[in-house]
Amino acid sequence: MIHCYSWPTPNGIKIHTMLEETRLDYKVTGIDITRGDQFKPSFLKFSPNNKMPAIIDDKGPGNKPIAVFESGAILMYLAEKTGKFLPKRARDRYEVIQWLMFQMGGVGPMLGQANFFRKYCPEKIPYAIKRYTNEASRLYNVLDQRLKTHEYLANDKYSIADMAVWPWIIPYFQGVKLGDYKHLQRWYLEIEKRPAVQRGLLVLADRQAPGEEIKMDNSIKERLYGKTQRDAGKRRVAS
Ligand SMILES: N[C@@H](CCC(=O)N[C@@H](CS)C(=O)NCC(=O)O)C(=O)O
Repeated sequence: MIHCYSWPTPNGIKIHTMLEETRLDYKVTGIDITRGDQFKPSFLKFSPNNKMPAIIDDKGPGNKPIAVFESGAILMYLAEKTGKFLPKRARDRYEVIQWLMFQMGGVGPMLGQANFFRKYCPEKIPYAIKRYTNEASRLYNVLDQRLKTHEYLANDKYSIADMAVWPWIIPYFQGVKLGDYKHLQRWYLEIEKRPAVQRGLLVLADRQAPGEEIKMDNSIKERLYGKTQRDAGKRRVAS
């Protein structure tokens, strides 16, 4: 059994999709980041960066439990466990890994900032809005160019790289129009039809719908962006 600690944000949806694609036996525990579940000592024990998603697999390597945090690492772990969506041949494998890292280091953090400065930042800072909207547009173009000549991001086969990028293209508040990137839009709509993607989108959706605006009050802002967040790094649990 895989225990998945998550919330239906793009980083959570990646893992819900993979769990559905691989048909692994799993159980989800909601980590409501607006309520502060990510700071609970029981969660920090295996997710020390106070972020979801994280998993615990009862049957990890050597048939012993293993905990994994960071969505890219979780996708690689589940791909290796099941032998699916990450090829074995080194050349093909690194093709997937490079696009996965591009998501982890670029698409996620930059679109996250675009969403923040455009929607959630209590001050309107024009330079930050411009900077991250430009970056969102640049990244959409990189993806669009790639998908002009390739069916999927790596090896022309659906892989964990596509699973990682796809939920970030769900229209949130990135400030770009998907219709302006026709190859990316073709890829997005095609993946959206996958039954496992549809099932993945339903995970915890009764608590927050994918793409929905988080209704921020001051206490949520404080937890996510204020002192609680700043000091969370100090709140570690002795191992
Ligand atoms: N690099 C991490 C990022 C995870 C992340 O940023 N999670 C956010 C929600 S999408 C979170 O848990 N935020 C809670 C907080 O910042 O306190 C991953 O890909 O797993």
